[in-house]
Amino acid sequence: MPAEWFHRSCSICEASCGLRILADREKREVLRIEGNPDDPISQGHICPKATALKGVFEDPDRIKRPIRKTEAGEWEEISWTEAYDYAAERIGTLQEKYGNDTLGVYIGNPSGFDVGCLLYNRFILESLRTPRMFSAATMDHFPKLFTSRVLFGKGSILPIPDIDRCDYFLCLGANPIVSQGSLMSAPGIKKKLRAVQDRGGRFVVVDPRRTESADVADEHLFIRPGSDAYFLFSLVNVIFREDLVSLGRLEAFTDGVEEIRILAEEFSPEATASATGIPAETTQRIARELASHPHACVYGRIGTCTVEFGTLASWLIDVVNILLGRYDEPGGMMFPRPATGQHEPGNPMPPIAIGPYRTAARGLPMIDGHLPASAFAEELDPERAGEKRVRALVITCGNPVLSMPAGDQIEKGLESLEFMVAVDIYLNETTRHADLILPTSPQLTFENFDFLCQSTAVRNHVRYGEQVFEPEPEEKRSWEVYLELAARLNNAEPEAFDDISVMQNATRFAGKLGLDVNDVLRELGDERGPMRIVDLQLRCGPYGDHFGKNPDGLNLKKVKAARAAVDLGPLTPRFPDILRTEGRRINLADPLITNDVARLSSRSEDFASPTGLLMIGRRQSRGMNSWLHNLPNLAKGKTRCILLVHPDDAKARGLAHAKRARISSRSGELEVEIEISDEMMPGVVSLPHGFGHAGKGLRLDVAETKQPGVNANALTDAEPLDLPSGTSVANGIPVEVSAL
Ligand SMILES: Nc1nc2c(c(=O)[nH]1)N[C@H]1C(S)=C(S)[C@@H](COP(=O)(O)OP(=O)(O)OC[C@H]3O[C@@H](n4cnc5c(=O)[nH]c(N)nc54)[C@H](O)[C@@H]3O)O[C@H]1N2
Ligand SMILES: Nc1nc2c(c(=O)[nH]1)N[C@H]1C(S)=C(S)[C@@H](COP(=O)(O)OP(=O)(O)OC[C@H]3O[C@@H](n4cnc5c(=O)[nH]c(N)nc54)[C@H](O)[C@@H]3O)O[C@H]1N2
Ligand code: SF4
Ligand SMILES: [Mo]
Repeated sequence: MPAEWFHRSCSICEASCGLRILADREKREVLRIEGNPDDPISQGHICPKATALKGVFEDPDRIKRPIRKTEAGEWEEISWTEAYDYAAERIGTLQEKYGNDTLGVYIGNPSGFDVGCLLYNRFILESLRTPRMFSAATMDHFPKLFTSRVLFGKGSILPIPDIDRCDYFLCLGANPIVSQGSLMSAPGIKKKLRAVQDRGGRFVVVDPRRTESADVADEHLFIRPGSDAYFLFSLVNVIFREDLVSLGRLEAFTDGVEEIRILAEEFSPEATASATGIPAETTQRIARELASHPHACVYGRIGTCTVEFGTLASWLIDVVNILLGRYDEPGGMMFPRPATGQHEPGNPMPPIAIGPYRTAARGLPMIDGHLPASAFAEELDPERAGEKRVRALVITCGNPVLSMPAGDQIEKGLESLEFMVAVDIYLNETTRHADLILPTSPQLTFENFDFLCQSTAVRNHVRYGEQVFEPEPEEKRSWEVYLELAARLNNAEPEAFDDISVMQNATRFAGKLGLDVNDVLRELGDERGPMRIVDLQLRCGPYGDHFGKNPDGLNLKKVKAARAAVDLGPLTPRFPDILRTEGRRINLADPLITNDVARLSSRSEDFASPTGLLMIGRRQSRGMNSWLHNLPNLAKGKTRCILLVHPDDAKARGLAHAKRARISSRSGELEVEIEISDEMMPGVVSLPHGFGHAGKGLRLDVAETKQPGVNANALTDAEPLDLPSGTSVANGIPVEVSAL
């Protein structure tokens, strides 16, 4: 059979670019990966990381069959049956001995990019019967989820910049030129940012580093790490002081504006300048510029989330947008409409749950089902968590040793576990400590549907991903692994779970349309896996064919036939209909958030006079967190895990360019290569995370030799938290650097 073209998106980052892939199925060979020029959403955009789909598929280090650690510490291949039995037996025995919550669970980032994972990991989560759930969320976007939950009733109702129509884009703590956009799925973001400028708009970046995004911006402001909440409060202060408040349509259902005015009084630009390092006149000018551009929007990501005041900063971004009437309006922050029906009007959600479960070591509450990533290390530690420590762990798609604070301590904790199973494709810094690894088949071997992207896209769309190759005979797709494992844990048949899931979905979605559930189930057929559920949700969703009631509407068959994204148009206003709060009202000044303002006030002096240097992170175009460094194509070139230091700071410490130095924090110490660079704000240094591919037991040949680097998370501190949401602090870590 000749080579054929297949169409699916690149599921590496949130941009989710539409690709076309030339492959020879017989030879199991990928011949070419290109951006799909016919894709209406990504229009041919692609970045170097897309080659990872081929790279991971071919990687000789990738694990393909279940492996179990022997008594001697060697790995042996075992059958799937043995593997599931082993996992279920060990988990069951340990839970019986120590209680259900002896088991910890960690879910990592790639799970969001595989629809099988997304729709089926609930089965193992439910079957594991433990509240002790950790994930990458509290090291990432949790303050945004938390704020949306408080303001709009539902965490996944996320404000997304309407980048195609805005005329002023104030971007804090994000580097979209490199990250390709986050909570803003906008493939080809560079072009979109240029387009803002071409139509006479402005692009302003606020970042302690003059980033790749700052380089294309009209203006860049250095800001002291962690201090965005002060800057944003000052914008609010000016907006009130200069009478620029104009809520527009939202005024009818928004409360708390007067409370915000009072809270902002103490944060005048003059009062916050020393904490932020941004002159008062600049802050004042930015507030005026925002108000004078009819389609301005304010956006923030990692640098405004994983900081000590992440919730306040994320909330203040919403507050500024709302006060200026830029919310839910074209050109401002808007709300996508997923075709699978996740954001349709519904009843009010119950109030946010703080606790009742608390961590063993520090008593930190679970917040809406999430435990702080920062508590992960200590929950494994016999000295800190005592008898109640985590003794068994299930990890899926995650590498917490390199991703979570106090990585070195996590590694020690993993060594002391009585059992650990990882659902992963590599033997890496985390999984080397497992007793059992259950691999899932790689991207090109399963059908996909860009599920999450529907809630973060700057333009409504759906995209189906064709399977390119069959998995190898011994390989299993993620959803199969989850179903089988869940079934073993419950002494049940995997098919039963699948059927229950389809039935629950049919009752929920078809029931709303008044359709007969049995008719719907019959039409869906009996093919196992996530696509039946996707089809069901699509057909019952806002653009769906409603099983014949709306014949021109969408179903999976039509989405598949498109062989590219199906464009569902620009974002449209959705408030107040989709609000899930009582009375569909927004309380801008909810105490769950505003109670933290006193802490902000009290810390102002500390920000104004930091001791030593402050460390921030840095993402790079040829990496994805910790897991693409093993691909020759992406690992080549010069060493990338380098510490950037401002010339004045280097001089004061006698640090030399390209020489090694010692960097230390309260948590740990590392040796790194120095790059002296005026792209840093004085007093701030930058080290990328996701490196540290060293030590015994890895099977990452390329990463270990080409880009080993060091683990930035050995330096991050697990103690400080963004208190309202429990999010970790990954930026603004006090460090010292000295010459070796
Ligand atoms: N200091 C610092 N730390 C950070 C950040 C930071 O900015 N600074 N960023 C944080 C953020 S935003 C995130 S999202 C987290 C990420 O944290 P994690 O999700 O824990 O880390 P990743 O490096 O994305 O690890 C992905 C894991 O999934 C595995 N994997 C990849 N593809 C597949 C697959 O198809 N199937 C299976 N089963 N496994 C797969 C990889 O082998 C790897 O073990 O890191 C956080 N950590
Ligand atoms: N190439 C590549 N792309 C990726 C990833 C990757 O690892 N590599 N990771 C993906 C993931 S998991 C995520 S979550 C997204 C993240 O997407 P982004 O948030 O856009 O990416 P970052 O590069 O982490 O950008 C954070 C910026 O915040 C700045 N910063 C640090 N501290 C502060 C502060 O206190 N205030 C302000 N204003 N700025 C600060 C940093 O200098 C940095 O430029 O990227 C995704 N895309
Ligand atoms: S921008 Fe993201 S989705 Fe697009 S090709 Fe690159 S890694 Fe893949
Ligand atoms: Mo992330």
